[in-house]
Amino acid sequence: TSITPNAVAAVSEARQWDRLMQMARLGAFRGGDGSEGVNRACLTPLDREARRLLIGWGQAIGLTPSIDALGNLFLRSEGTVPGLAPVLAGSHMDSQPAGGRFDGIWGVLAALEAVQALHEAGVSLARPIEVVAWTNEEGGRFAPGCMGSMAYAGHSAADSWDAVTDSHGVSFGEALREHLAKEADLPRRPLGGAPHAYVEAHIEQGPQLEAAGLDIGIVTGIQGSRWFLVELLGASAHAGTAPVSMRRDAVQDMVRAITALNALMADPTDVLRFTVAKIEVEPNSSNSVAERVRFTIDFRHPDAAVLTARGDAIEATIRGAVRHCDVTVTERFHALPVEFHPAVTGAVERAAAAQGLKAVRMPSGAFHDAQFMVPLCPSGMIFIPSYRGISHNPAEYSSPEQLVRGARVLAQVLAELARD
Ligand code: HGY
Ligand code: MN
Ligand code: MN
Ligand code: MN
Repeated sequence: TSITPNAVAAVSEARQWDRLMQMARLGAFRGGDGSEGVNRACLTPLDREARRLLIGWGQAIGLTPSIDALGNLFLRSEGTVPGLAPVLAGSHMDSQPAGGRFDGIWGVLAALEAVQALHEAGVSLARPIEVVAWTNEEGGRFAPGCMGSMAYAGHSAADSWDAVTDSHGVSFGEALREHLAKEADLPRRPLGGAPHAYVEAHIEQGPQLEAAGLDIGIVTGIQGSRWFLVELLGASAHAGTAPVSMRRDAVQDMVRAITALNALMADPTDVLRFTVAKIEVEPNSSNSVAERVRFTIDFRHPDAAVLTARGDAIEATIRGAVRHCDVTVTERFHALPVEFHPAVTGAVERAAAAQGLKAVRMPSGAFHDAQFMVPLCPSGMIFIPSYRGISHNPAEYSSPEQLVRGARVLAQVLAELARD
């Protein structure tokens, strides 16, 4: 059955926008410029409140909730043919500490909206569809990101991150155990699965679609990402008495290391992404020389060869630049570039064309849970425009019209992938 036009029309702009705004109140805060952002870290009471809101909306249309050992949340709509592998559609509900109202959460709500519209239009599909919300995609509270999808896909062991702590010293393992205890009323399912396909709707988080006046991004793939944690251990000293020549100053060595890394990561074509953005200094006092510094590295590139060559040179570059401190470099995340499957990119292209939307094929600069679904099943993504390409920032914005166009394309893609 090709999706009937009334199924596309049943995708409601108002209902989706209203749900997004209800979610935006969970962790709402105002950015410096007055914009309305969200700070909803994974496995917090706010995250649980948002999940309960989603579960309520899902159960109201007959979806059955379940969670796995990483807290990944699934809302299942049954198909007409028993025993067929499901089509998964979703994204993440956790946000950056200074995040926007659309990153991640829209993809989850678009999947719910699409399933609800298919139900309302009476479109019966052979395969089940499962709306999924992955645990800890952002990696803000606990690094790295994509823990839920990496564990589900078998990319990493489920207990890989138990010892990782947040800024309050709470470990991921503790936070997860507490979360699962509070969600004990929900049916538990084994970790992992063999879906028929996976589709993730997500805001572009870049300027391309808006600049070109386009409605839909047919995402072709995702670039590679590597995250490192660097720890420099020197010695604290009195800022007034300790001669500079005798210091083991961790901040000065960090500056040397970053300067050397900037040279390693130089790229006149501006394709390479190199970011140092989380820095912890101890004792963090203006008149005590820094004893210890921890800083993060986020390095990305679409070419696996460059990702390997430059990424593998990071540790030696740091060790060569540092003068006085002991150096520890730990790799925390390593996602290779992926290409999405033509069964999904084709379905996105067909749906956008059928709905008269202007679409373009484009890669994703941001990583997504979809990256880890690629080895499991045909996977792909749908982008919609982001206001001036802003994201990971409270000023992140997409309009109700842009959001509903994305959800309508998703509904048609799901109908095509789940029909047999
Ligand atoms: O960092 C990323 O690419 C994702 O948006 N969390
Ligand atoms: Mn996201
Ligand atoms: Mn994000
Ligand atoms: Mn994502």
